[in-house]
Amino acid sequence: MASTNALQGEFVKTPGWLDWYAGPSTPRFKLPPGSVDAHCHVFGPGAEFPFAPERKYTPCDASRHQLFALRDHLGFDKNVIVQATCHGADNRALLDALRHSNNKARGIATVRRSVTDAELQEMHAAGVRGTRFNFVKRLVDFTPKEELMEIAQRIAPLGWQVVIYFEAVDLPELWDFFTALPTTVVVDHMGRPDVTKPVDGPQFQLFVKMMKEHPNIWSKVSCPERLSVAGPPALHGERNAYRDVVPFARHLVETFPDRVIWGTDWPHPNLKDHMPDDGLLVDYIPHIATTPALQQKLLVDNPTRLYWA
Ligand code: 0GY
Repeated sequence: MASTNALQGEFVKTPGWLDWYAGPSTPRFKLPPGSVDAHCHVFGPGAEFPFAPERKYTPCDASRHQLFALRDHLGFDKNVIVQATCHGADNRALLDALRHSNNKARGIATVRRSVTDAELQEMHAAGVRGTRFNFVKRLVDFTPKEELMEIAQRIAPLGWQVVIYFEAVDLPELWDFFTALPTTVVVDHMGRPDVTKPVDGPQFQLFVKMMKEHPNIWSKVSCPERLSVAGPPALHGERNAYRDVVPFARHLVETFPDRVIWGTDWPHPNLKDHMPDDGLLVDYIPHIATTPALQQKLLVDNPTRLYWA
């Protein structure tokens, strides 16, 4: 696997951009057969699938070929590819990856209210099963909630889900909108808790309460490398990383064993300090799903039910 480092067609990477790690180790944890990497992205390649004018960052290239090579190296069977904000609502790179996946990838697209029914049907045929609403201010411009609700109502009849990405401090303000969504709702990265606060403290417990009261809400228990404060960073060779995030993910896995999924988040956009070894990230899984039964649900049964039913 090789990463391109300089120009991506006419695009110049954001200064300080960290490229994905091209030499991932072989995980010690053996993934159960049929495991799904349920949160990952493709970037470009920029020369073939240009990045969106409204993007907030310009990444390195991360092609479908490279993603599928990582899938095979780590021992995953399938991918769920999430449209990254650097491509805006231009889903061509995503659709190209889905169409070349041999039914081993599903997609979460970004759509605007101007999307036509024919375009939605075409995306569905390619393997799209949801749309993503992003509330992280450093990544996207604001979209009015009525516009998002209109989109949610349009995609609901297709059986699609809404994926939501937000920071934990914003949950109180977003609660009414999230809990009114008419679809299955999947939360990225546990709603980004502040892991220096206690698991049983008010911030994380508000998120738990939302899942308890709303059985249509699921969570990705992903991204310890993004949420960890104590570290240590996933030093290549360090197999005990991100312990400060474990109690949060484990709490969700044990409380909602049938509504959690996991993903690598490759190629790890916007990490500033370190780039994880994806093999080590896989070795984090048995710390949050501690029995074979929980691992089977998290990695196989739940994502298969959600995306391949
Ligand atoms: C992630 C996280 C991030 C970025 C995006 O679409 C994106 O640009 O999702 C982030 O910067 O936190 O899940 O990939």
